[in-house]
Amino acid sequence: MILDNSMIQNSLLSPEALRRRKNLKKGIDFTLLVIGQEGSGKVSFINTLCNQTVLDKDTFNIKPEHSSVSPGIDIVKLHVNITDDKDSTPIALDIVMTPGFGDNIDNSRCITRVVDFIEREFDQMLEEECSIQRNPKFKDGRPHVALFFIKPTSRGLREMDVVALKRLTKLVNVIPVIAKADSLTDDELKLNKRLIMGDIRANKINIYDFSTDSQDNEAIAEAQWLFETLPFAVAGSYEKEYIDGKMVHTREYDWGTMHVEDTDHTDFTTLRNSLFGSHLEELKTSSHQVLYESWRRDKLASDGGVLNANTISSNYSKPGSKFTSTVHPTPYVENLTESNVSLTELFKTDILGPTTLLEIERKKKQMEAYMADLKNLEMRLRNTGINA
Ligand SMILES: Nc1nc2c(ncn2[C@@H]2O[C@H](COP(=O)(O)OP(=O)(O)O)[C@@H](O)[C@H]2O)c(=O)[nH]1
Ligand SMILES: [Mg+2]
Repeated sequence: MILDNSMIQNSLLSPEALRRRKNLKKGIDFTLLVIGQEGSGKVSFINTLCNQTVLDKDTFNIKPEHSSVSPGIDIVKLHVNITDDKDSTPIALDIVMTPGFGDNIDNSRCITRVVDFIEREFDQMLEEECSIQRNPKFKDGRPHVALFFIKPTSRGLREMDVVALKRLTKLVNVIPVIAKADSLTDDELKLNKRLIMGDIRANKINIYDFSTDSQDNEAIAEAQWLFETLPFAVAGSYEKEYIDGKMVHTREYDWGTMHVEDTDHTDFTTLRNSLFGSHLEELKTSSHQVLYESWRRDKLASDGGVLNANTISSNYSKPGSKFTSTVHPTPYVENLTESNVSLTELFKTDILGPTTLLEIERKKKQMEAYMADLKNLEMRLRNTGINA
């Protein structure tokens, strides 16, 4: 074997340095869903959050000549790499925008489109999990968090927001956000935050829960503080300034300058740090182990899957779990017909895991459907006097 330079260099690095290098190259996958009405400050916020122009200011703006036309709703995906400094692990961020959301005369279909989009991603994940031959290029498109932009009307949530939030929170970690924080006085901001959180509680909307299992006092205090800050009041800007050698986004006014990143002015930094730092892994884990698993359990139960959905979720979902060592409950065995006796044996010897069994069950159902079709066809041929 011929060793090239990079191989020789790699052999000199410690395992930790190699891991770090690999992470630096690959980045951490994270998918962010952005929902809110036109003009609520989404595009400006996203560009500020990513510290680059991911989207042109006017990309999704409705042209004046079309202002009387319902825009419908689109699902637009973008990809951007976020790097804070040269030594930090980059975040390979997928952003899903939903232009047109809430801007139609009849908005009831908007949330259905978004829910359909998430469920399609869930479906694809389930299919991938169930297939015997895994696709190494499979791209998991399930959103890890949804930022829900609420226009501060000083009246709390609108009916449409309540409906949308109730449906969304079943599928994705939702964080409520008020944009353009600088356009409100401190008192107006407090009032809007209080009314919005009051409506969220009154309607039993399960927004993302920042609370922690940790016994660490600092982590508990942080979670409590994040909860009390909700909804996060953020801002966006295209103007930048260097203050104490650090680049910050600003908005200039007659009364002074607003610094987007300053925690005395907005909750922008609090939200950014939670998303890309303190809660990045928690958001990913919660979206997979709690939200997706719950959807999957309901889906398998409603599809009449013979596998006990609880067993799949409890044994299958945990990262690193090994199907092959899982002991399955009796319901599966009871549902097997005589033709599957040998499968039961295989199953007892732990050669097959739930994924394989699910696939077999699917194929079995397909075969039963073909057999029924064939029988039907034979009957029809017989009835028309043609001897099958
Ligand atoms: N005062 C203020 N205006 C903002 C802020 N963010 C966006 N805007 C303005 O609000 C309007 C709509 O912003 P945009 O980001 O396009 O909202 P989107 O339609 O929800 O994507 C534009 O005129 C922006 O300049 C902010 O933080 N403060
Ligand atoms: Mg816009």
